[in-house]
Amino acid sequence: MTTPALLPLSGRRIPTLSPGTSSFPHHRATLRLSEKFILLLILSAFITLCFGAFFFLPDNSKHKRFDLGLEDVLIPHIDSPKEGKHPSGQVIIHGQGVHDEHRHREEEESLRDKIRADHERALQEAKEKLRKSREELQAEIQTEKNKLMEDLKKKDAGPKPLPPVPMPRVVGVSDGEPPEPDVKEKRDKIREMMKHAWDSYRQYGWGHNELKPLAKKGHSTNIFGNSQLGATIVDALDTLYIMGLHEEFKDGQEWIEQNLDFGVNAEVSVFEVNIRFIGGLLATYYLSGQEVFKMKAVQLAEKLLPAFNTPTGIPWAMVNLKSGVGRNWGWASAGSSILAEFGTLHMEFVHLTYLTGNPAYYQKVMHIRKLLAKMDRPNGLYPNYLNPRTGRWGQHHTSVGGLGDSFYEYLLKAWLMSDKTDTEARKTYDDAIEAIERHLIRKSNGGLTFIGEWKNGHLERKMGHLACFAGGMFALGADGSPDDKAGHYLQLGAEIAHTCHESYDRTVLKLGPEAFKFDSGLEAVAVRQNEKYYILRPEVIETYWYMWRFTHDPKYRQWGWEAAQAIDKYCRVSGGFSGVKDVYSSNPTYDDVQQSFFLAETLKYLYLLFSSDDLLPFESWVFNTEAHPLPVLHLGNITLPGSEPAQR
Ligand code: DMJ
Repeated sequence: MTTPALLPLSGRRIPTLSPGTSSFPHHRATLRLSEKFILLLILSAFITLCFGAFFFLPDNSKHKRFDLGLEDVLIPHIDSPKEGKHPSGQVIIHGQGVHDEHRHREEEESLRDKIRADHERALQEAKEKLRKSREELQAEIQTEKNKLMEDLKKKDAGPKPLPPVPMPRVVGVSDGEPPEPDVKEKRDKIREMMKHAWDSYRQYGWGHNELKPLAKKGHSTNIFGNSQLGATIVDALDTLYIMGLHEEFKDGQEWIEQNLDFGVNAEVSVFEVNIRFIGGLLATYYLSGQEVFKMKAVQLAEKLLPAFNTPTGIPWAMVNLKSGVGRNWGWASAGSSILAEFGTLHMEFVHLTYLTGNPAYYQKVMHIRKLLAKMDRPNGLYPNYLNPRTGRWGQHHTSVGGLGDSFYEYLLKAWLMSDKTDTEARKTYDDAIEAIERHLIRKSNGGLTFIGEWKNGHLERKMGHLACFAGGMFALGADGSPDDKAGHYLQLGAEIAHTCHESYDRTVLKLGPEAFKFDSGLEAVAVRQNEKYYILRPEVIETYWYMWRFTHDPKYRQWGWEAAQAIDKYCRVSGGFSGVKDVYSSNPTYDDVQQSFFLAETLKYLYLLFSSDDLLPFESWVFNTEAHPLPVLHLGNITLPGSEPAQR
């Protein structure tokens, strides 16, 4: 038997027709005025009928009504020691003599009075409703609608105030002026290049994701979906901060405060948005201490979380920021997610958990790590493709360049960022690099060390510009490598830096091609036309900078300066900087794109190369794969929400 249901309508409590309409309150705001009228009319008719019937029936029939079991619908139970309950739910009143009979009548009478009073009140309320004008009722409905909208807005208003957490050590966030005047001059030149890139974007592409420096208008690519999220502003801010370009920084901050909204219907790359936006915002927050950057990073991170709703927890490559629907790139092998994409989230996500106290971010990336650890690896190598539905590898293609690169980088950096406590990450990195050395790294006939690509058991003797970052990675990972192989890895880093420098030096423009071969007598040169472009990429300069920090060999500054001059000479146009389509042509054509990573990475690494080492020292900072510096978290003293104690 169900108890009488009393459901709210317009803030009042009146009996419903059916106790089975428990979902009614959720729909009430959507009831139209006419429906509400009809409901009220039926309701009042029903109450009048019950009320009349109750009084017009003879007295003994009223007693019978109790025995019919209808009391559960009409009268609330009053349990007393004198009453028992039949399994059917009926109240059974035991004969207890005249005294009991009398008392029972009194109770019955008082119940009847109560019912009468309740019904009269309900009737009165219903009549009042009907007396109200259409306008009054409309106003009432509107008030309810507004309240509902308010509640929804509050729900959607983004994260609540974040818990205070100890600020990690943020040292060396500015200055870094080199003592040598000629180095300072070079550094000033890089700063001027940054200003030209920024001012051009400010003038012609403001608010767009990127800039077309020849057409002098905004530009975007599919990694940002159909959005205008000011990618260049977010990506460039920390570089502006480090270079002391305060006015420009303030301008960017204002744009972010007033315009950066992630509730847009755009399908974006989870990886790109993570490394450029979340990484950029977090780094800028730590450098400047301005809360707005942290809040924006957290708002955006929440929008990325639905991408992890796959059968395996391996995220989709893309997610719609509004709907949360995810999918993978059409070109990826067998509907797979990409190793370098789902494997390049750790640094930012650990910081998100640290700053918000929300374990979800940390758990998502640790889940990926655990899943990978359980999988068989062909020849100890990680294929670039993994299907998020089946949890099986796609094509057996392994590379340290595109599709694989930053997965390895983030293993090493997870360890460094945890103040070297995340030894699981370090071990995974060491094992992966060991397999890469065995199968992918070779010396050319001319003595150049290169990193090839492994495709279904076959080594392709081709190295991408993207793989040139690995020189810096090997040097960064040298300290702490197993079997005291620090010297070996520093040497390997130097060899990769040398090879990549050769790939620049063997071109007409002194800028490196997208990919170069070590085959059929060819050494470090591009063969196919579609591999001859340079799109302002940072990886070679990145490696020069790491090698400079670890060795202080002046050749790295020399090589960096050569690259900076070539960029300024061949890529600079009046509307900013553009990529070039053929580095082997003395008369190159432009691709007309100023990539956001040019400001985030290329110019930042150049600036750091000509700064002293106390600007963003490695003891306190780890750079994400988009060159956004994140502070080392001393996790030995902190337990991240959601982390197991066995993390160390
Ligand atoms: C950057 O967005 C990042 O460095 C990423 O890891 C791969 N490469 C591009 C720039 O070349």
